[in-house]
Amino acid sequence: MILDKNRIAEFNGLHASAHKRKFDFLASEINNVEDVLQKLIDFQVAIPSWALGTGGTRFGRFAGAGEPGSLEQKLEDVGLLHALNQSSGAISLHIPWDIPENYASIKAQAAQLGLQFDAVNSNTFQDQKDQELSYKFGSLQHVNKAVRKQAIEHNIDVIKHGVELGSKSLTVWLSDGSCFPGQLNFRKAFQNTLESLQEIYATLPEDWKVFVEYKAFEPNFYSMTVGDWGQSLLYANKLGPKAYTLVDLGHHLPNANIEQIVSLLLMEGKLAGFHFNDSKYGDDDLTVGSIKPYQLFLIFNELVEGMDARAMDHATDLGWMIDASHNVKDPLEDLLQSVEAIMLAYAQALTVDRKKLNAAQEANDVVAAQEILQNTFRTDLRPLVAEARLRSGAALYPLQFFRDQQLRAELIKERGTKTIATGL
Ligand SMILES: [Mn+2]
Repeated sequence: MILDKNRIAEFNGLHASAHKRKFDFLASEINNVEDVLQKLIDFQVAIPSWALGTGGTRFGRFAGAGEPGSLEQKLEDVGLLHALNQSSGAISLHIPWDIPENYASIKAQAAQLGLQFDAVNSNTFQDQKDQELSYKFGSLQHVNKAVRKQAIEHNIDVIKHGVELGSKSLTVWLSDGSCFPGQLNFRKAFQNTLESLQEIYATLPEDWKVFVEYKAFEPNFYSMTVGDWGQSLLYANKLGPKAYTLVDLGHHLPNANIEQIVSLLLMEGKLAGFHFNDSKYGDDDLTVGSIKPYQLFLIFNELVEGMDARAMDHATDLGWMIDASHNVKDPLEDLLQSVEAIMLAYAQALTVDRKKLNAAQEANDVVAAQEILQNTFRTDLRPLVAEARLRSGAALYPLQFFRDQQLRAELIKERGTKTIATGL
């Protein structure tokens, strides 16, 4: 479905005067409002191809209707999200689920929808049909060199697909690890993984990056071979300047201080990939900002502070992506909510009074420091985010538009009720 721009203009017209009243009041309270608006307009969050269908758990999956059944339809869905919010201008593909049959036509479709190709993702956490050797006991860490070689070649293959599409980075997330004490020699597993990553790294094009994503637990429940940011940073440092750590919000043990992790990785120049989601217990894949919006703000606060300290471009120097799965929601509605939460937390971080915060820190004024952050967090910046959308031609209220205009019903009419999207 290609959305007619007139529908958005008409919808915005209905809400324009009420919006203007709220925005004008807010704008009078913010010093650098034009600068903040431009940063919000520039900021883009990639949508992963596997988040467009209804996810499941190991207990079951309750499929939705009108889900994308092909790579072309996945691009259409991200194009639709982008038309609604103008903040979702990239798609992240997963190989082998999304191997294009024709690169030129997929690239042309993406260009027409205003989409870029974000990081490409390899998959050695499950066995594919016709695969010679199994990843049951790991891939890049495997005790058998032939299994490692197969996994290395898969990753090199993923880079080749990415090059064809104009992607510039590879994300490696490994499920490698062990489920029971004694199963693995930790040091050998690390060294095998490092050597395998080195072979993949050697084939990276000059202008590419590789992101090493860590995860504390699951599917392995005793040890993970890339289990935390320390291990990821070890690999990234040993690999070289094109290797970076990727932080996925759901991949930490409960109550981890993610904002501190982000700050230190930025200080070391080794943070380049970021996956948004939210969780109550672990890797729950919940909607961004649905459980811990204050933590999301604190993380963004460190991201903005750390990027500014290194004069980084907020929009392009890090790879921003949503990584979530939806069991009970319409995936597109969930993604609209997620992008909204991200933009809001980013807007909040941009409006923190850093001079005052620095002064409070230097004076050990703990109360003032807390007040500065909480005052910002408690200021309703939704009209600011809406204004950025209005100026970029998006819908003032994307989720309301999606519902009012019954876009899912249109998709079901086009695609039917029985399509099933590949993904998690
Ligand atoms: Mn992730």
